[in-house]
Amino acid sequence: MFWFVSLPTLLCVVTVSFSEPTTCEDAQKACSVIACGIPVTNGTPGGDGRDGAKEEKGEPGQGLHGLQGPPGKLGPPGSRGAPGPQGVKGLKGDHVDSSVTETKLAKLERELRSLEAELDHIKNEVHTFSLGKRSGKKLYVTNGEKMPFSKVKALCAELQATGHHKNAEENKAIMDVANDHAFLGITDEATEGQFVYVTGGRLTYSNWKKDEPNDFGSGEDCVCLQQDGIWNDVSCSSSFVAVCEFPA
Ligand code: MAN
Ligand code: CA
Ligand code: CA
Repeated sequence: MFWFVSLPTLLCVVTVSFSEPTTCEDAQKACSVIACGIPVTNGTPGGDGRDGAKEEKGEPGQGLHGLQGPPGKLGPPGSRGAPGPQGVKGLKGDHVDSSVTETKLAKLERELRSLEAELDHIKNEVHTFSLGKRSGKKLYVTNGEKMPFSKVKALCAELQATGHHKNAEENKAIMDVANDHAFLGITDEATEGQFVYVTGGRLTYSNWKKDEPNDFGSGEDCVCLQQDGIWNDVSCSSSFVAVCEFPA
């Protein structure tokens, strides 16, 4: 504050010194701002003035832009796009040897024909067999055909028959279904005089006729069930009705 008062005074003194004024009036002509009078010592500085009236907000400044900030957070996924174009056609597959395929097919056809023939044969046999007599938990069946013992064994085995009768009740059931002389599944072919079941095991039941078995003539190793229900040993090559036994 002191500095601003003293500067015009100094300037005026210098100006006056060039134009050599003689009075204070002359000095006023040459200097519009001049302190006239007797020089005095400066007073103590005044207090701070009051704040001025608040002005309107100014226009944005013209300073430099700041640095670019970091990237923002990842946004939500976008909606599903349209289907893509059709892909290119694939390569041709491995060549299959048609002769091998035909050979396998021919083999399968032969096997099928063989199975069909076997099924027809079994169907025919089952059809011609009359449903036999039930005795307890067993079922006896026959086709009414007379044949040697070897054929009776083969037939009952093919039909997966299980064995033969082992008591008087079952003996009666076989009589009824055979309605004729029939072979029983019993033989002493292995050891003369020792009769066993063809399915194995010693006899647990028998119904021999008087004086039988006698291994008559050249030998008798098979057993015939007569219509009266009694047994006689006979030649295995003779022919009698075949009866097979099944579980019921
Ligand atoms: C016939 C056959 C024999 C039997 C005798 C009995 O020869 O049936 O099996 O033993 O008669 O006399
Ligand atoms: Ca014998
Ligand atoms: Ca005999």
